[in-house]
Amino acid sequence: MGLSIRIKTKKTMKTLKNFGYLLAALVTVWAMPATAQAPQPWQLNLQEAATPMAKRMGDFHDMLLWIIAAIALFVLVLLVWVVIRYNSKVNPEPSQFTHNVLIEVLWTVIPVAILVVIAIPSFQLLYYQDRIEEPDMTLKVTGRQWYWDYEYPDHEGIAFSSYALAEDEIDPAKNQIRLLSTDNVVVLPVDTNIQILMTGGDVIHSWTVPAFGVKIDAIPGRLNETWVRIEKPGTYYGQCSEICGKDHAFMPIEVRAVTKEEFEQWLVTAKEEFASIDAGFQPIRTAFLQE
Ligand SMILES: [Cu+2]
Repeated sequence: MGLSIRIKTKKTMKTLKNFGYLLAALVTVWAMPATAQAPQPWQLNLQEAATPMAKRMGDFHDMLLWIIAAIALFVLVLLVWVVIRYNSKVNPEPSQFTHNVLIEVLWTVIPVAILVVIAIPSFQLLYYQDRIEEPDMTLKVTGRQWYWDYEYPDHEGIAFSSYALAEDEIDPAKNQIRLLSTDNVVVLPVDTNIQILMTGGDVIHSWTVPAFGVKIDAIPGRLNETWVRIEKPGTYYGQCSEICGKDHAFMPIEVRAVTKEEFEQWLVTAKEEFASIDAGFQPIRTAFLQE
């Protein structure tokens, strides 16, 4: 009897221990530092915000979700009420009235009030993301068929092109991701107000990094502007979001946010590695522009 209890206890302990290991493993996975912000399989919701802009967008999104849910629920309740209370069996003789001033005023005024409640934070956010008064540095981005050109005008005009890595160049050991990793990574410092200037070299592209809350069109002949302030180091991925031709799906964006010290170190090597605008760098011309 005592032996069987002991065995049972042992078994229970073992199960508990295994469960503990499983729990610990799961917690480790969940608690993993967000070193890379990329889409995940079966992902729900937005990518984790890495800039104040993306945070505000997330909050606005949440607010809208509550409003939408309340409206949908209200309409559902009305529908169910009508179906139950006013079907032909329960209510064989329907009333014949066609106007009701009170209800008509209400169904006009309440939706307008809801739209005003949405419009105020929406416009605030729009102006917040528009531009930064005194940027610490500038990154210029040019969308091309089918890659991105990057320029650092404040840092001796470092300039380079960034192409998607081909499938056979992807090295999982370096955490490279198919269709998201690039040959030349955009390196930016954290805790810095970075102005981003955006244009298109051939057709319209769109520079989009979800974790930054940035999606801005790169339009030929036009200079668009936005800004980011990245709050923690890591790798952030994005893609062109404006259908721009046959290789639209193959011009990803890879941004590595590093500390200010690491950024200074990177500048030293980058100045040697990449051609400089000041030294007469000419971006590669596209077939469209050569014609
Ligand atoms: Cu594009």
